[in-house]
Amino acid sequence: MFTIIGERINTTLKMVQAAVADRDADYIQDDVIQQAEAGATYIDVNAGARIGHETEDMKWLLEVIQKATDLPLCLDSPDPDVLEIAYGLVSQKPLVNSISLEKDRFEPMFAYLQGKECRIIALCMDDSGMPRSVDDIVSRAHRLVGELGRIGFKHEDIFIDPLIQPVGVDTNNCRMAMAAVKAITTELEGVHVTGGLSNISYGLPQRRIVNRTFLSFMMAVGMDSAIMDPLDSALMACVRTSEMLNGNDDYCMNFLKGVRAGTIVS
Ligand code: THG
Repeated sequence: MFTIIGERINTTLKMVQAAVADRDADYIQDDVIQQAEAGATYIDVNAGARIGHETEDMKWLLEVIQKATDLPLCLDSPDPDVLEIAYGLVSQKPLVNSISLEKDRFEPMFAYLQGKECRIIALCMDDSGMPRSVDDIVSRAHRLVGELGRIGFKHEDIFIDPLIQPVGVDTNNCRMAMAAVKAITTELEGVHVTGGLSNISYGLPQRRIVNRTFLSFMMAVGMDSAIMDPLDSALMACVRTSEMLNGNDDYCMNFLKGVRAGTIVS
């Protein structure tokens, strides 16, 4: 099954930021319920945009969101302290977003993750910066999975994020991500691959068609999760259709169910 990480509770979005600043629980809960109904597997929670307020905003969001849904949460922060506090406040096994190979991030995360009940998103980032080649991505994925394995993480609990970079910045970026994901899913059996889908279209017009086409390319090479907007119904139809074409929908059941429910239309 494709893992959909609903991205909409993120304080970089103006409406969400205003709702968080005003402590408008109804707005947040209504959005989360819509994401759940649309088929989200996890709800991503990112409270990073109001500088100096991240911890209190994250705590408030976690309380409000868990009153509206039983879905597990994807705890999204670059700050290991915020992630540790958030971890203590969730009732379902969370997806922790994220760890990377950057020293400042790796060491505190690695220390607190020992023995924790969670899944983890592992970014192919190290202190030399964003990956510049297929080999950068694949070698970092191997290191991350190896290190996480040492503290008991099974492949099925690790989501590698290859770090999707805009095709408008370098037209090779899609091909690079595809080749890397193909190698990762072949060499590291059972490891999941996710990423911020809309990064690919950054700076281009008509972003949604770019995001959709990219998603189906990436699913063909083994990407089995994305951080995305589950309320984008054409994108959701693309997920279901790509799963079927990829051989992951027995008897085309889910596709046909979606068509009957009216959620997949061409
Ligand atoms: N990898 C991992 N985590 C991530 C990202 C990633 N978390 C944050 C981000 N990237 C994914 N989350 C979002 C949330 C909202 C939007 C995009 C990514 C979004 N963007 C619109 C856009 O890009 O045009 C609208 C922006 C706006 O309205 O201001 O909605 O890569 N592990």
